[in-house]
Amino acid sequence: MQTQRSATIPLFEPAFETENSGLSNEQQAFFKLFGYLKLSGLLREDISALSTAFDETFKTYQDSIVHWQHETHANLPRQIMPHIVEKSSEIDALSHDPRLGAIVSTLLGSDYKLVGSDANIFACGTRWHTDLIGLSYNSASVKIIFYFEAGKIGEDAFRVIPGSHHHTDVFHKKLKKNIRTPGDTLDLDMKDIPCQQIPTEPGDVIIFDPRLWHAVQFSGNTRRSVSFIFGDRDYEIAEASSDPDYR
Ligand SMILES: O=C(O)CCC(=O)C(=O)O
Repeated sequence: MQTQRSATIPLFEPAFETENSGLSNEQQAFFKLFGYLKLSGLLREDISALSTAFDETFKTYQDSIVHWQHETHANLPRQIMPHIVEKSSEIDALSHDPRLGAIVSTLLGSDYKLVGSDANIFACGTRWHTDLIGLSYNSASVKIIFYFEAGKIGEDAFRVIPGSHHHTDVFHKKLKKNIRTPGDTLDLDMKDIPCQQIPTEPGDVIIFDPRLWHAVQFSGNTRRSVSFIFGDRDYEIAEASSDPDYR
């Protein structure tokens, strides 16, 4: 008898029983093909302490907060704490955590390096974009993001277009022309662009290829997040990626 397979896109929900669980070959294949994975509950035990560290850092380093208002967020307020690992020992420790290391090293090799980190308070949504500003689109890198607030489907779940990280594909280039301002090009709201919504609870982690098109709808809730970008051994911050065409 044939085993019945699920037709839905799987969200990777691993049981992390040891400190050294990397990704299986199938999970790596899924990441390479579609550009993302959800790691359910990976930081469940840590999230409360990390939330405290996050709030303390924003209080202590008020002068470092970048108050950013930009069309990417419909000109609603976003506060950015750049280089969060230099300001919070707890979050710095997390960037070296063996659980993250096991996952990142299966994708980038054991000699990967941290190439960026930030923390954010979003009182806004984020339109469709990639994260290629200041990053090299021809090298291997991964971004890890987690939120301290739940992200719900139909509200502020993290949205991705599976497979859109293949940046030399015609489809990636067509997305670039069409979904930044889909009201103008398709007469569609950002929430109506076909995508995978990834619901998250505090403690869940999303890992994605920075070339992947992604977005978050604003549903009135403030979201706090931390993100890390890791590059492979040869990763260099590249000039070419500052091309606004790649945003
Ligand atoms: O939560 C958000 O509004 C967007 C997060 C995001 O797009 C990112 O960190 O790259």
